[in-house]
Amino acid sequence: MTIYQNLIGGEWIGSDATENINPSDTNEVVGLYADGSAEDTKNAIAAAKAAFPAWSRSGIWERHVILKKAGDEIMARKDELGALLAREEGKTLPEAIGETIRASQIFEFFAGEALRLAGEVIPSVRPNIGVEITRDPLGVIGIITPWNFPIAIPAWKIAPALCYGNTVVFKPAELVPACSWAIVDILHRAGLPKGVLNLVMGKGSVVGQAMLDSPDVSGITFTGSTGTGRRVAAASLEHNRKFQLEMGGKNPMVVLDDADLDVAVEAAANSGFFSTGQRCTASSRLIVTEGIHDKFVAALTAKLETLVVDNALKAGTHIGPVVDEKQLKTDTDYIEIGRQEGAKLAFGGELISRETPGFYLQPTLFTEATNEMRISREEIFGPVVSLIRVKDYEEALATANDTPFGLSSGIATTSLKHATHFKRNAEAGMVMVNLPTAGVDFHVPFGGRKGSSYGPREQGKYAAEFYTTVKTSYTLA
Ligand code: UN1
Repeated sequence: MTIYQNLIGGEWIGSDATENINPSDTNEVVGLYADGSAEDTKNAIAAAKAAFPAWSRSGIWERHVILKKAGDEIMARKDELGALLAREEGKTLPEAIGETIRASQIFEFFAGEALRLAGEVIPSVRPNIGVEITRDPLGVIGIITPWNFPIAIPAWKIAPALCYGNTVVFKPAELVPACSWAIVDILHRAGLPKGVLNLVMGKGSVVGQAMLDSPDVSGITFTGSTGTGRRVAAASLEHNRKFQLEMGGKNPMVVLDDADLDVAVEAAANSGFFSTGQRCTASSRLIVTEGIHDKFVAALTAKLETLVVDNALKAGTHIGPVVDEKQLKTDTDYIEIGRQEGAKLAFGGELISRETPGFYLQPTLFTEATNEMRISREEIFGPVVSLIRVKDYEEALATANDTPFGLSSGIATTSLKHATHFKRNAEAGMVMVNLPTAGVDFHVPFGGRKGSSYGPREQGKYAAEFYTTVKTSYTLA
């Protein structure tokens, strides 16, 4: 089998390799991918540092052309890359193709942003002096991505990093190297100069750590677990390095008595269980007012009954497998915890077997949960949802906000008054009205508050806040 290698200083570099396994069919090896060393990482950082002066002064047209070319190739290959994504991560083929299209759109967006870079010219408070405010790139950006969005998250970190003139060392999640390799190959062939984008696949404890330890990495953008995020923060402070963290969520979806039942059920089923619940924007707490509670539980469980859990590549599958054995164990441990805490298992909870051996778990709904239970406070990152009964809107809002996280917060209601009040008072970076908490646009800011995020927003024009540093220049005229 070919080994997909790391790209360091414009060369594909060999190393040990690890198997990329298909979670829908654990007999299938998707490919062999390099397992980079600390030395490889140091070389990649040195190559990125050497490439920075020329790239940061490269014309915006060159950046536009390369990003546009990459976006076009991803779109042209959406079915093939979508299938690769579904094979390595386990989300369904339509979801995987949708994510691939999103990656292409992100490259298109930042290809455009490269042409819209601008500053400000402001009069000084002193006579005969002009003030200019411009943005400089940071330098070498370290990019660390999670396994749940194998193409979209790399795209929304790599595209802005390059757009604003930075060079990159990119470490994808060990579980899903294939899509990352593919987009690095696409960008490399699109004409990026040597060393501008370096790919080091490998272990977090080796490659990630070498990035954290390097004084030559000027910024790190990370999406992943809260624990690793804290390590990125601590190590970055030591080097006075800029960092951006996107971590967990325990996103609430409030359902009020006046909600349109179909809209509420669709939003809850999508938020809680699609992509196997493996989204930091997933809604894992349904907070439902008394008047609609029983009707909503009946309608949601009837909906769950119709959802097919099977091989991600099979037509008709709604929910693919859990990503790997370790995550499956976390999910089943939490199901046990939910039972012991006294929540009522209203649906699912069981492992299932399918034609191909994989990590198949039923969508699992606990009702009669309280917001104090561990299943309602801790991020599970699987298809496991707690449903909490509340008296009225006021209690629903208070419960929604009573969490260490603050990424996305949803409400299903037909009341303009409650929707407006909720938008103003939800303690979250994103608020969704009559929509799932997950599934965001590619051209507007993404991010949260409290324990979910740290640093500037990602995506849209707000991405510039992280990937650039502001310079104020004064000139005596
Ligand atoms: C989405 O819900 O469309 O890791 C995107 C995650 C998020 C991305 C969610 N950073 O799940």
